[in-house]
Amino acid sequence: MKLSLTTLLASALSVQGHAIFQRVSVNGQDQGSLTGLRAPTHNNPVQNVNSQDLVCGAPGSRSQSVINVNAGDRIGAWYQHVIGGAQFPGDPDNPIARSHKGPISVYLAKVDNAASANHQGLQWFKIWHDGFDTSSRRWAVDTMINNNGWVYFNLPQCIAPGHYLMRVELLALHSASFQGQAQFYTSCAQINVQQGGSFNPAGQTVSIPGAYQANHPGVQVNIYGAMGQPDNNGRPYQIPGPEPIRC
Ligand SMILES: [Cu+2]
Repeated sequence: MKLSLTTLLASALSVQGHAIFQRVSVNGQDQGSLTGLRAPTHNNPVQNVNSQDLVCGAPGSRSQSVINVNAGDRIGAWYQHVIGGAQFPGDPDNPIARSHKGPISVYLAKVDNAASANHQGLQWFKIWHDGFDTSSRRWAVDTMINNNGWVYFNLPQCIAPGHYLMRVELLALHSASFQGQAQFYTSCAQINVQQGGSFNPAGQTVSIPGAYQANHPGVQVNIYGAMGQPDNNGRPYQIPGPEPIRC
């Protein structure tokens, strides 16, 4: 059976299985719904790589809190279909529609006060990403779905103490063969790093927007194989943006 790309796109688009990053955990401790977060109130993606909404999502809720973390902590970022979780009991598109394959990336930007800082015009460095594993043919989003919406990563040991915005980005590629159809789902967490190292990100930062081009091979890409399966035809996938820092 050979599914046409048009059929795949039509089914993907009808699902509306979008998602919102809305909760942080620190070493397994859930910080609470929207606590310490700047998050959109709706789950529509950002598709324009030059939009200011690419930073922390469309303007929505903004917490007064800053989350205390230590360098080296295991951080969780929780994606769900709508704010609060599932849209209805048994929601098949929670935490996100299974069609939404793609990478997940985490960036930090140094700020003076994470609760009050403007998130526009900052310099961002990447601390973690997960893309596509050619041997298992799994995407980062598959791992997130298997973890009930949680994305786990470690805050590098070398991060210097102080306030940061932590931007988590899920990139859904199910319609991305057409330019401008890749879907970015981002929110930002307001964090205060304690017991850190002395990492200086100079020379490894990017602007957001600015870091991504609409025609980057990780942004405009057909992820479907010959049989219509979303396996990138077994090829390596190039995650957009810089490499994560190394401590
Ligand atoms: Cu979607």
